[in-house]
Amino acid sequence: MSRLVVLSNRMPLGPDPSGGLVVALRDQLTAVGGLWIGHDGEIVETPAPALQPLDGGPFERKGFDLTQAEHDGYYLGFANSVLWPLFHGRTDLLDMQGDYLTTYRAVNRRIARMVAEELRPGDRLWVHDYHLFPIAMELRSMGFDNPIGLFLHIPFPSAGDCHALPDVGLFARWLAAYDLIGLQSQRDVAAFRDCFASVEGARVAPDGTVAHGGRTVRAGAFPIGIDAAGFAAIAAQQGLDRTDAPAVGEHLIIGVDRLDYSKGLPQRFRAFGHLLDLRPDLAGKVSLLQIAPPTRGELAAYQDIREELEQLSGHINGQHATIDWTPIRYIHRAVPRERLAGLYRAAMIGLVTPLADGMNLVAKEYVAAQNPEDPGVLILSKFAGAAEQLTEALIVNPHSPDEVAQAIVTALSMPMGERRKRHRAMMHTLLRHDVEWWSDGFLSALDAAAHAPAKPVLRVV
Ligand code: GDG
Repeated sequence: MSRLVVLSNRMPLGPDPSGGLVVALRDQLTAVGGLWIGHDGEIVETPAPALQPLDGGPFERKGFDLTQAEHDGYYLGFANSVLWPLFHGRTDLLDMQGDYLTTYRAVNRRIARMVAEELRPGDRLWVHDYHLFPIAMELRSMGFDNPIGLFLHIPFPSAGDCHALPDVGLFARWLAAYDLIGLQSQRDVAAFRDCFASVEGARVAPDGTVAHGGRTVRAGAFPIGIDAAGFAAIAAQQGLDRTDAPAVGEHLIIGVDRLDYSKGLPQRFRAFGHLLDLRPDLAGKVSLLQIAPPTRGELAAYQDIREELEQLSGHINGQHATIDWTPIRYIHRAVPRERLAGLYRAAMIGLVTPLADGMNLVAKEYVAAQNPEDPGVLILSKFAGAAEQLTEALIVNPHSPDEVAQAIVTALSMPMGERRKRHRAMMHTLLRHDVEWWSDGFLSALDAAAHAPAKPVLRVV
């Protein structure tokens, strides 16, 4: 029987994973069954020659390990010091060291060879994210014609930024080796077409299908969803409600983000400080709880943002705090998922203001966690993919302290009727377009793309 084989850099190892991809796929694979291949978290001197089965867990998992040099060049280097900043519009943070691309290609070739040992005829391979772009090209060169799809969780770069890659022609060949490229939003699909239109030798058909190097690849928007019903149930069970908020400040504003420069945290803190400057009457009545678990702390750009946030929160608290009120509580560690759900529900405002974000699952979780009878208000950056779906949120430009502060004021005084109306509409979207809808949609489009190459499957959501 044809199986679903998922390949991603990370795999769910602990009981409480915090990455968006991990959270989304764990639900999907538990429901459907299949094999998940990913990094087992081990750094070793000599990598095992084949994938190693991992015990436990609700579905079959096999892991690969990495040497320190591979981790540095492939993961920290090319993936997170070149691709991540570039795909988030931060070319100023590019750190393009000579051996990064070589190591990235070598690791991908090694992983592809191990995947090849697992792959049976007819298996569908679903590759996730920017760490593994070359996998399809490697497998095709070994003669595999299985349906292979890639889902990119992060934004697709603008055509201009694509040309900041060390070898844009190679990048285009990596992508063209897939049958289907899934992107988060229409904005990303447009960027995908623009990028290919600017690559020598590539042809973009009016339906968006791209022909390059003798292959044809389709792209479509498949906005990732969450298990909205399940998350709503967890939140309701926590027994925390808006009436509990005085314990944490009269009106609680919540932010939850990995500590990443794409998430707009300094801008968010500044906007909150700006609000307190503008509205001294809000002193003691409103507080910002920012949960920001550490990520990629080995990289200088991440150490810098950590320092900047510590300084900013110290500065704003120093200026505004009173003996019994701390304006910003900034927590630099992960909190358990259930607790998070309860905190979302207790918060009057969900403040989600990334500068660039593929989707942003926190926006969706915040909405799903609300009490439908007394829902809070979502303030959402127009640069999050989620803004294409959650149009009833208060949509803001995260760069503008005025706009964000004004949105907070609007949210604090929003009448119950309007809050319910907006929440109902967003919840409807989340329940209809949940994580199962997302994976079913991607996999049927992959089947169509692999088996009927003449038919365009570009999907408009
Ligand atoms: C990428 C794309 C896209 C966070 N802190 C804690 C915690 N979390 C969970 C959240 C949420 C997830 O992590 C973060 O999801 P995001 O969507 O914000 O982001 P990324 O990690 O950047 O993921 C993103 C996503 O992939 C999926 O396609 O949406 O655009 O960048 O689920 O709840 N969970 C727990 N404790 C924490 O402290 N338990």
